[in-house]
Amino acid sequence: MPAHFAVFNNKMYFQAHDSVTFRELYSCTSSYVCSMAKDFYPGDSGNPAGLTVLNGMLYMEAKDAAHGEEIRRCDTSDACTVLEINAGAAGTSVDDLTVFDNKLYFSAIVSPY
Ligand SMILES: [Ca+2]
Ligand SMILES: [Ca+2]
Repeated sequence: MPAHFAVFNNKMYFQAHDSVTFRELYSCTSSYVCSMAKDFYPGDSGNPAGLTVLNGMLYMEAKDAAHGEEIRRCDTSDACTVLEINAGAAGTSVDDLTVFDNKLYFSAIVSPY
């Protein structure tokens, strides 16, 4: 079931699932042309969630094998970078992405904890 919607770059972004790429990031234009925006985790679910727009960039939490669950920042061409808090394959359990006073706030758990 599609979830975690956000409007960014005049498109609707959301998480959706298929049997090949699993849960990943998709986008639809206003004319209802939809496609995968990013396969964060090849062979597994990237689980992009908490989609939040700040200063022309789309932020979210997502997972891959090399970085674990971390903050991702994607530009309007769907090029994404990892803002890694917990180095290596361990993640940070990022949650609650919120914009306040032109900054991005979120909760994170850095293991071992
Ligand atoms: Ca995937
Ligand atoms: Ca990491």
